[in-house]
Amino acid sequence: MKMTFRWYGENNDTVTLKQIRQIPGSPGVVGALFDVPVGEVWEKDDIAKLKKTVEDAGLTLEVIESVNVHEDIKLGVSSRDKYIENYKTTIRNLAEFGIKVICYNFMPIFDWLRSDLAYPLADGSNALCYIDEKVKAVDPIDLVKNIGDNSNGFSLPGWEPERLAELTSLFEQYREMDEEKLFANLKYFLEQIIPVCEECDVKMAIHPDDPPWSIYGLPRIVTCKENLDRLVHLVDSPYNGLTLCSGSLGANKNNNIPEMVRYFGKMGRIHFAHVRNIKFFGDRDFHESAHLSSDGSLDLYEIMKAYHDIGFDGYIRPDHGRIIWDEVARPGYGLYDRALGIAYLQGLWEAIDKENR
Ligand code: CS2
Ligand code: MN
Repeated sequence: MKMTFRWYGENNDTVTLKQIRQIPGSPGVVGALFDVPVGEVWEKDDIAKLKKTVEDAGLTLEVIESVNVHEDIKLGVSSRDKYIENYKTTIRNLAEFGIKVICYNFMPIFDWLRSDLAYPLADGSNALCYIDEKVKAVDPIDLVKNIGDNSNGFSLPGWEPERLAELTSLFEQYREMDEEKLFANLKYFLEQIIPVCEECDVKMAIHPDDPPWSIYGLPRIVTCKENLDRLVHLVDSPYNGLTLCSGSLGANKNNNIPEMVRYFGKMGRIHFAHVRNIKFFGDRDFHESAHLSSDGSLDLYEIMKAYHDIGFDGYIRPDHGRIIWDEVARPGYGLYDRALGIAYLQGLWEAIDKENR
């Protein structure tokens, strides 16, 4: 496995590249151009600059998270073709700079969704949290506002203010959308871009929906083994793959993460692994926890063992972390708890590896 760490860029992150370099094993950087509006081409000059910044710090940049998909592509309206062409150009541009994997998602309107960004935990730390009743009780517009007001001044990924300002009209446009139509729009998109990926050796890795169920009447399709299986066969190419996020898929108790890792891993379709833990306190209520198995509801040993058993050699990263030790950071993306997560995942891996020699 190739360990990585997500970084939001120089003016966008409280974590520095110098700090990342000092995490045990010096993980690779997972980066993105956060200033480019969704749907626009990522220009070579900007990619070159990001790559140079990362490499000057002694690190590597081979994974992008995310190149977001324009809403018109998900909606399947005629203007999608223009945005798909832009997406293709972005793939080609990224390939020129050695990018191997692009993470993206196909969730209508929202990216990940939480009821609380700083839910207090018993140990005095705080974490992202999802309480079903609380989400249902608030109007989506208020939820977005609340998230914006509580993100320590950062624009959270997928919650860009300019996109969300049009929330009401977006909801209107999605009124007729159902799972089948969304699948068809994803297929249309993949049929266009996967040949480009094959030609320039860049693997697409779709991120699961978080949480993996419909919210506010919007369909969500990247949610379970059956749907993921359908998805990888929409265009049957190794370049059409997955970001297997344990915390996102794991929020549905019916999803067996180690089993999914084995199934899609053996198929060669997991290009990026997000590994994190969550702690349930209701059927659809959970808070994010430290990575340690005993702190959450997922067994991280079993998950890492599954990756080891399939001989996983793709990219992996700790996903969200709690906010600990009074750190001031982007919710979910502080340095300390994610660095602890890396040390733990590497410890599990080393032990599993040596036991199986
Ligand atoms: C998230 C997402 O779980 C996660 O990794 O923080 O925002 C994720 O980056 C996107 O859904 C990927 O497109
Ligand atoms: Mn994730």
